[in-house]
Amino acid sequence: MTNLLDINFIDDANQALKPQLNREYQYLGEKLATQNVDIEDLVSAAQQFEIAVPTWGVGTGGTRFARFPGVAEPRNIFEKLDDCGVIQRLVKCTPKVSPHFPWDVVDDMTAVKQQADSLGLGFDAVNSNTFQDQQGQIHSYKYGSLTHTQQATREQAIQHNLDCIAYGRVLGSKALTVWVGDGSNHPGQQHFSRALERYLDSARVIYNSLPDDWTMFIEHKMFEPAFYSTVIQDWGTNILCALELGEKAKSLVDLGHHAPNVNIEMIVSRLIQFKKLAGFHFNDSKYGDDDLDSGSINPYQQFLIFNELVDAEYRKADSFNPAYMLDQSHNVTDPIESLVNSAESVQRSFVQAKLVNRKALYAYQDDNDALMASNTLKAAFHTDVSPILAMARLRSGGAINPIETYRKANYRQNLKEQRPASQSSGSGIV
Ligand code: PSV
Ligand code: MN
Ligand code: MN
Repeated sequence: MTNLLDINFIDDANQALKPQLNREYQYLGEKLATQNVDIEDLVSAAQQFEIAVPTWGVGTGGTRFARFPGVAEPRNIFEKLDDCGVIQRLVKCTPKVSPHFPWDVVDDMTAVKQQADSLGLGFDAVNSNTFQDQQGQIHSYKYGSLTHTQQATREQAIQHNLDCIAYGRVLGSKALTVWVGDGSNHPGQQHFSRALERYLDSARVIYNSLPDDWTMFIEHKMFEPAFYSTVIQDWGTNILCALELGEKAKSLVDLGHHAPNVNIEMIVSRLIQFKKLAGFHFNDSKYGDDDLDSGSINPYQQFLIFNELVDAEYRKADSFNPAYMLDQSHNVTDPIESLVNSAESVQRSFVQAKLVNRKALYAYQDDNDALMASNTLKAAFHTDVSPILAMARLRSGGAINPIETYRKANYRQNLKEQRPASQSSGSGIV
């Protein structure tokens, strides 16, 4: 492991930036005080905020056309953890990692746990993968996995999920995220309700195998890889399944998994109301499941989602404990930089939502004052909370300017020999 980006390196980089940060922090603090907001409360809220990094996000994802590998990409779970450790050292709000199996399986999973421990990292939800055939697999998922018409294929997919729970137990995870791409490409190909029945039968076996303190996160997605129908296609089917399964099953919202213009913040509100919000896969999108950097296209939507989340916190909503995770793919950026930016962007939305004057908002809602209600949200969204985020990082031992500090460290260049370039996995045909 490289010794760059250790606490001393970060501390040195911070020294030059401190005077400017202090000035900006002082100015913002005074401004917020006039609104009866204590900036110190917001810094401690930001310091407590956590979002998990996906192991699959630290490599260059590419598209179905091509993948252009970057310098010193991680080649296995150990190197991926190293990169996640770098992100955490910089931003100090990503202490957990969300692994994906079988991509991250090794013979000795305790070695993975030990490596994470040594980096000060923990684990959030483990993800199963029955959307791809794996080497040596007996039954193909070409026509589905947990919903396949053949029992043997369903059993294989169930077993994989049980294996994921076993890996997660070694790692100290407390949740299993299940996303299946099962569906159909032609009208008539699949009997809708029979397919969902098969899903529920399979999911029940997995659910019943969960350790007592675990939660099953069900992830919906409207389309892709199935382009006519998908079995768990939206939050409606998702929550119905979660209700069927029981208390330990909840619905996970991936921001890119809805039709364009769907009111995602309202879906979040509904899931909170019925105690079924598992958590999030944060990313942004322009067209579909684009997996773009969080907040890079529609930061207002991300803020409005956090407005619902902070509102639930404010109201002390029952059984409200969502898991925040990123789920992105990086084609042209350094994944570490994109994940740093995204973690900060999500944390920014959280802090901005904390700034919403809820009492005033409720009063405007009761008075049907649409304009002032909207302006109340906008006032919070338009506040530049950057000094709060930087101060939270500084106080937690992170970098005032994470991207600049990371670039100064030359992390990739220093690992070039140790991590030779991997082969392009894309077809290269466009
Ligand atoms: C599917 O599009 C998804 O969002 C699921 O969360 C998968 O686990 C992940 O992407 C990685 O392929
Ligand atoms: Mn996802
Ligand atoms: Mn997705």
